Amino acid sequence: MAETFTNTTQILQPFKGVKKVTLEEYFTSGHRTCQGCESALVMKLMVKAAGPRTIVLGSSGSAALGTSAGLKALMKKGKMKAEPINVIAFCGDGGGADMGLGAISATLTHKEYNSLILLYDNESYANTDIQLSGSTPYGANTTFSPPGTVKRLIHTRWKKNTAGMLAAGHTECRYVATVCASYAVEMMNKVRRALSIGGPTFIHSLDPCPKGWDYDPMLSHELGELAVETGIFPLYEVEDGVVRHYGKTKAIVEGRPRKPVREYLLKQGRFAHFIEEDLGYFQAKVDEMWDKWEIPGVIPFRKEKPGK
Ligand SMILES: Cc1ncc(C[n+]2csc(CCOP(=O)(O)OP(=O)(O)O)c2C)c(N)n1
Ligand code: SF4
Ligand SMILES: [Mg+2]
Repeated sequence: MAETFTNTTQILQPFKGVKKVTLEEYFTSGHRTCQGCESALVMKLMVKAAGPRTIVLGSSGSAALGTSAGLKALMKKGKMKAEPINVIAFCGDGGGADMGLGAISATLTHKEYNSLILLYDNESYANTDIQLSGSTPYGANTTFSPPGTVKRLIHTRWKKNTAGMLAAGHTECRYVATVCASYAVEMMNKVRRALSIGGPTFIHSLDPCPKGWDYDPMLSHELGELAVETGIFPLYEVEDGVVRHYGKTKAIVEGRPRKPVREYLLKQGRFAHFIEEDLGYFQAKVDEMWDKWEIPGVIPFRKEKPGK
């Protein structure tokens, strides 16, 4: 009987275009996020993509794994109707890519439990007043890294490559992807794929945040697009070890020029203190991701040249 429950998932076919997206909304009015908050949009699209019979947890790996294991045990014992229920843990960059990274890593090794961890990355600990996280971009102004006259840049660490790291390090995790809500249908279809494929899965979403990034809320959608078009945030998925680039990222891989990073950075108050030298450094680091990485925008290793 146990076999009945082994990695049975809901099979969620991709939405074939925006007109085919279901009309039901599960994220209803009354939330208290800022105007233009992309993380609220990500939550709305995520639950729409998942549909009914879904549990969403506001935490990371341990909650996903525990819930999935609990459901499986209850169904096996006949204490719950046996049916595939989507389990999604929704966590921030502070909670997921910093504090809860170990628990996410553990979850991604438990292939017998189905869950999706969706990390919404607004590039700061926003709830506790825009504090610097390991996902905050180089040089950004946060409450922990205010630019000064003596020292212009307080934060000089490069952002973690979270999705690439998790994909490379968890060989039995069948699906890791990056998304941005500016590309909503693609985003929902990646959520649907992650939930359908079975086992633990991971999606990293880049979410423009008007308050923390300091820009007019009307620019949220455009900033998401620019993050992709400049090559700063590549859109891809890794399914069973095969990397597939998406949309404008795919075009970049195929030779389309990237937009200069300054077009993205200078629209945000958190980079208002940048001088040409800082923009040049940022551009060079992004160029490196595309020109030198073993898999552009995904995996940074380089093979040693023969004879060295
Ligand atoms: C272990 C732990 N340390 C500190 C906190 C306090 N805390 C609550 S929300 C938060 C910010 C989390 O940032 P992130 O996960 O990026 O989510 P965001 O606030 O940006 O939505 C912090 C530090 C906590 N809840 N747990
Ligand atoms: S601070 Fe940023 S992430 Fe938080 S609600 Fe406001 S816009 Fe959204
Ligand atoms: Mg955050």
